[in-house]
Amino acid sequence: MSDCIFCKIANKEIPSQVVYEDDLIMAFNDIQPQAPVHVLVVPKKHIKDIASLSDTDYDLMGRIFKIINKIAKEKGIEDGFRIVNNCGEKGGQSVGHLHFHILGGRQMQWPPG
Ligand code: DGP
Repeated sequence: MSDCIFCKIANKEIPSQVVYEDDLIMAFNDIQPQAPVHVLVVPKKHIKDIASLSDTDYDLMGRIFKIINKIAKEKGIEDGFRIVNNCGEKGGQSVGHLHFHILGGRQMQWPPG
């Protein structure tokens, strides 16, 4: 999608602090970190949100979770971290390209807002 910020980051049209990259997945530091570790993990292909997944996307989702664990280990937060996915406007999603937040490095609270 030509006007999508995360597509532009995945295509290197917008710079980011890249944490991980392969042919299908990109991870980069969130521009507005909410914790000492705040990484966004995205599929390179444009998927709007979790609710828009196709049956053929679930292998990719499994791979994303493998990368989430790899990043958590590399960042030294594997003993406790939070994965957040906001889905749709009502779910608090502000960027319409599927992404998972990895938050860690501090004590998390519950319930979320
Ligand atoms: P969400 O509200 O779940 O859609 O989260 C979107 C996140 O994306 C939010 O934490 C801020 C982050 N973000 C927005 N624009 C940019 C950007 O241009 N670069 C980076 N690195 N992060 C961004």
